[in-house]
Amino acid sequence: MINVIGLGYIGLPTALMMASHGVEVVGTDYNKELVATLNAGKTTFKEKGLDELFDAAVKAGIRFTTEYQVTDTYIVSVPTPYDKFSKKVDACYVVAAVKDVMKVCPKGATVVIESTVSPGTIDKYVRPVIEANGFKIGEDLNLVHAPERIIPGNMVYELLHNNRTIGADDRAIGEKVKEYYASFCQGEIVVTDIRTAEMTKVVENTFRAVNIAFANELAKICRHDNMDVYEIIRICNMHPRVNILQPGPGVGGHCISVDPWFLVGDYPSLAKLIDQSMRINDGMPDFVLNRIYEIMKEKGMTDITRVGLYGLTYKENVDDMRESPTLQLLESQERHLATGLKVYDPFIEKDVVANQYHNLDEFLAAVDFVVIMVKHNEIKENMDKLAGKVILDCHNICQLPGVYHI
Ligand code: SAJ
Repeated sequence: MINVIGLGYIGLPTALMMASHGVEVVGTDYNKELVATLNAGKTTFKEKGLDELFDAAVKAGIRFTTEYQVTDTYIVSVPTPYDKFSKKVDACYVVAAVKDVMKVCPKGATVVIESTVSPGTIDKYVRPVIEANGFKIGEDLNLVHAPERIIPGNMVYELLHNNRTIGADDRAIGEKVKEYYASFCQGEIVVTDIRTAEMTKVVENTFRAVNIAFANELAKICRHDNMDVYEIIRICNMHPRVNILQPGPGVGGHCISVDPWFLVGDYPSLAKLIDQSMRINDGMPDFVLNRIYEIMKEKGMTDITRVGLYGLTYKENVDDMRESPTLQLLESQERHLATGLKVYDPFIEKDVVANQYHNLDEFLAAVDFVVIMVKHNEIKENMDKLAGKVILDCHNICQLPGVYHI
């Protein structure tokens, strides 16, 4: 039996996937409300294919509880936030989960850490805690790091098809854990050591962050001299060895906007390019805010309450707002002691910010200037409704005449 600890964005789909592929799974989370929701037969976030997967896992017998189980294998997928000042990973949730596992696990159990951690975290924070509790690693408890790799918005497909990395102290233990993942994963599963697995995960997201930063910097250069960055990227990408990503209003989510900071935090005198890239990406919401003021000035607009931000999530067609560029932009606006921007997102039903609308038509009726922060399908399908508005399109999806870009 596998006890999955932490039933969030990664733990839940992983637990469901294993359960629906014949593995006996119990999901544990300390959040009673979350466990009650799952036990009431409801999923806790929206994701393509998740409800169907949930039904299959429930039929297969998955259970959800707040209690840690006595079993031989644990998968820990709890959050790993970063410290905003030191930029280093905060492993407190991982450490707490491992401590709780030690209270119940039998001798020889395997603890798989799925949470993303910076290279060296397991050596620095996890091993000492295990040893301090009188456990001998490799005898009383085996350690494995199997970082997740799935992208919100396409999680179910990517869980099934992505290649995976498993890092283990002991190859035989790594191979055993590989079998659990191979119950559902059709991709290649590489077994390596723990530090390599830690590093690969962070490097993958850093690669993407640096490449997005390059596109964002190009957008700024092109804006400065009035060149069309999209046309330039399109033409450059026709070269066989060039593949530039797209500029945008900022980088959100809990991965690309966070993980690269771990390297900056741990190697401040070496990770210069990464540091600059993260600053460029983090500066984009402010850049958009400046564009809003510039365009208002050009149009003779003075009333910020007639300006609306379309989209609150960190990217299109998901309901995840973690580190979202829109939230960053609103915070930045508050720092300038200004408020009043209207906001709407079809995926966010709860009121999370001031001046938030829950209906596209009502939102559009309340504003003269729309800033497309997120390219949800909804806005792509309703572009004609923006006719006559001032539009700042941060994703180059609008074909209406007179559209502004970042
Ligand atoms: N973005 C741009 N321009 C682009 C592409 C993305 O501005 O050309 C922005 C998006 O709008 C979003 C952010 O970047 O705000 C990140 O979005 P994403 O879709 O690129 O990635 P995530 O954060 O949803 O998921 C990533 C994935 N990592 C990689 O692609 C290397 C996923 O595979 C990881 O599992 C996930 O991080 C994670 O958990 O680490």
